[in-house]
Amino acid sequence: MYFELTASMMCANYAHLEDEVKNIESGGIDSFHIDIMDGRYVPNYAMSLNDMRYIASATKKPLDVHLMIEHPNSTISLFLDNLRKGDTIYIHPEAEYHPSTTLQKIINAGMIPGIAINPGTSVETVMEMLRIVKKVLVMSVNPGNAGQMYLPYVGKKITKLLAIKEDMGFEIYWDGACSAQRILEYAPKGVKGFVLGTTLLFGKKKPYGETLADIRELRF
Ligand code: S6P
Ligand code: MG
Repeated sequence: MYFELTASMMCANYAHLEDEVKNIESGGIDSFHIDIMDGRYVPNYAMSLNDMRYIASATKKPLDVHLMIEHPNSTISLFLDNLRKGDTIYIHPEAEYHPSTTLQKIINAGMIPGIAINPGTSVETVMEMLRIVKKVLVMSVNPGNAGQMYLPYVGKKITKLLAIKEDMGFEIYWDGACSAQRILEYAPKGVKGFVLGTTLLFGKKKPYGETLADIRELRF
């Protein structure tokens, strides 16, 4: 069964960022997940524009940019100008007065539009946007930090999204505390991709290539 794996680069070792990117890429990752934060929408900073630019220059793999910033509409062009066609940008709908305007800018620039849904946000409140995005990033932890505990009530929301994804034309991606158990349960149900952070990929003794190969070989 094919599912996409993306590496959460806020969890990388910045003392060796070039090696991290090369080793993760040669280890078989599908894309690089870039967590951009502004210290306002979420209580953390994690990555910023320069980190994203550097990683974009160091790999040919697509970037998966997760904007956890207030009013992304006012700075979205900074990201669009530094990405390639086919890269993804997720916004948090709650962070913008007119999120569909921002999504339209992403579409017009040739990038893939996505929304990220917080654990406390219901599917109903983002229903109209589900018609215009291609990807929905379901947060199974509250946004802002890596290494948090999985919030099990998010499972019900995934079930709702799985039931409507084909009709509305989007794919579902998982972000937060992603374990092998979670992939085993949700990939067969139709979740298309998983963000790998400290739970499964980073800070382990194993080379990235081995970890990624083990994940690809999970028996369903
Ligand atoms: C959280 C962020 C995520 C995390 C990732 C960490 O705000 O959006 O992308 O970096 O989920 O994974 P883990 O396995 O450490 O929870
Ligand atoms: Mg993220």
